Amino acid sequence: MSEITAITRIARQAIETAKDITDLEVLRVQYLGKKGELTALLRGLGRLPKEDRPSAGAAINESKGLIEDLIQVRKEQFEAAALRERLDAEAIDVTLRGRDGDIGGLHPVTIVLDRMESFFRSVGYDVIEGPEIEDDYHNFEALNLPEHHPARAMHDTFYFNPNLLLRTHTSPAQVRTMESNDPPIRVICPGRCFRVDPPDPSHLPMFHQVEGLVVDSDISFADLKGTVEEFLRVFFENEDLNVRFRPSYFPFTEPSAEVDVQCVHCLGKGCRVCSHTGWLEVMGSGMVHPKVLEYSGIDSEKYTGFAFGMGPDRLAMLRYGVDDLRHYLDNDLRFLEQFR
Ligand code: 2U9
Repeated sequence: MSEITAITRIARQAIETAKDITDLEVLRVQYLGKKGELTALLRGLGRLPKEDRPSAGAAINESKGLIEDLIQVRKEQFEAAALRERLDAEAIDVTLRGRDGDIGGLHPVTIVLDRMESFFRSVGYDVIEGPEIEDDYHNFEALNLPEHHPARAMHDTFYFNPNLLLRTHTSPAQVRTMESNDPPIRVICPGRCFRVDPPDPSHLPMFHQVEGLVVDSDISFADLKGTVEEFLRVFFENEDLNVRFRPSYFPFTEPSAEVDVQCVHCLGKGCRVCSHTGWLEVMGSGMVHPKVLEYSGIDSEKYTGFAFGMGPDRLAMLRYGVDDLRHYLDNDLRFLEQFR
């Protein structure tokens, strides 16, 4: 009996001073395992006098139960401590501010398209997008671009078949508008256009255009000049901006004029951007050719109109100092986040 008491006392001390769960497992095996000290005593019961065996066995089992409980309690203490440690380490302060989600931004060309559209909407134009897949008639013939005109060449136009193509400008949208509406007509047609061009800093096979068309009973070149001049002064945010109309030629307008603005970088002194001319070409324009009106069923004796076309990709380059059109399509966040 004294041996059992001694073992129990030593075991209790060892359990109380165990430093972790591994130590406890060693102690459990040492006292309670197959070759444990208490198990050995149980096996040794046979050596005791018969009358002492029941009380000795009970004492050994009591000691086993006590040691098991001590180990279990100590184990739960370690587990509780480990849980507490983990909870402290992984604690999340739920009162902290959330991480701000990154905000997106508009693409520079989208910003320019929106500015153009809002100007023309503000002076009573409708915005018509039109289909990107067009037929030969609406993209060429109805614009006075006859069968063998160079613009119709395969090396410039993406054809699906001899009659179906990717539009090379947004003009067909204006043709369709004239076909289905009586004057007065005031529309701008923004959208994507496609030309066979290997990508380089100033050309992309897909680019944007915004074309405008006004048809009414008494439209003059002065109306064209006034409209274009006002648009450009608002777009470039400079009410003193110098605008110049330079005689030119387009098959769908007569007379035609290229439109230049005083260089937005050097204000006319001459610099690299304007190739030292002091002027930047920003759009084309002209009075709608009478044949183009007639193609779309509009009486050119009764109605006249003006039209213009500009490239928002190029205007965005001017406005934001972009030096290579391909940046627009690279989806490089370092480029795009400048416009957030
Ligand atoms: C109809 C009648 C006339 C649209 C016009 C231009 C001049 C022009 C270029 C500017 C930059 C194309 O993207 S760009 O390279 N456009 O210079 N466009 S007049 O004239 C029309 C359009 C439709 C029915």
